[in-house]
Amino acid sequence: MPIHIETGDITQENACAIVNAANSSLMGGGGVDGAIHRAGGPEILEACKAIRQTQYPDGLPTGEAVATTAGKLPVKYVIHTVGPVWGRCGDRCEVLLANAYRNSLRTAESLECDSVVFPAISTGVYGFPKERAAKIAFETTRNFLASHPEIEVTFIFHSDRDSDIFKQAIKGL
Ligand code: AR6
Repeated sequence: MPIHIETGDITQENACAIVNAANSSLMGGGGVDGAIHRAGGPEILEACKAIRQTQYPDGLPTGEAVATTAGKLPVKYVIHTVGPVWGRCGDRCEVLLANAYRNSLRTAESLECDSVVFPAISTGVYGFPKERAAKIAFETTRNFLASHPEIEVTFIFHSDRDSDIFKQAIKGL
């Protein structure tokens, strides 16, 4: 199965698309969102502003995804998605996180991307427990790839520790 697990910086990845763990405003932020906007330059923010003015005036809803240019990054597209905020998603946390992965993959498919790199959506500032997030990320992706074997997916973690947590969590799935 074309699923890879790596440690590194998503802004250095070479692929068709990288996914951004954004917030509904699409106006940037900290964490991986901040790193992507810094490395990609102002073109990404300009594209996000255009999306806010047209497609999503009230912001991108949790679990949805939308693509923009990648600016100066070595990929073609940045796919922005919004993961759930742990503690504010009630009994819908798992569904919303799965939606974020699935809708990002659907967006990649619509762009005819054959490679996508994901960060660990919601597991930073948004506080989603890492083991639970790992299982959802992996199962949602595996289910999607069953009918889209042409797409290669990489999960990238900022530390070896997080990458190990992911590998442990998906063992036996
Ligand atoms: N490359 C790969 N992974 C990274 C990088 C990087 N350069 N930087 C951080 N991570 P977070 P969230 C990991 O907080 O929880 C932002 O302010 C990090 O270690 O970026 O979905 C947005 O604007 C963690 O495992 O995203 C939103 O407001 C993972 O990326 C909010 O944070 C996700 O952490 C979204 O929170």
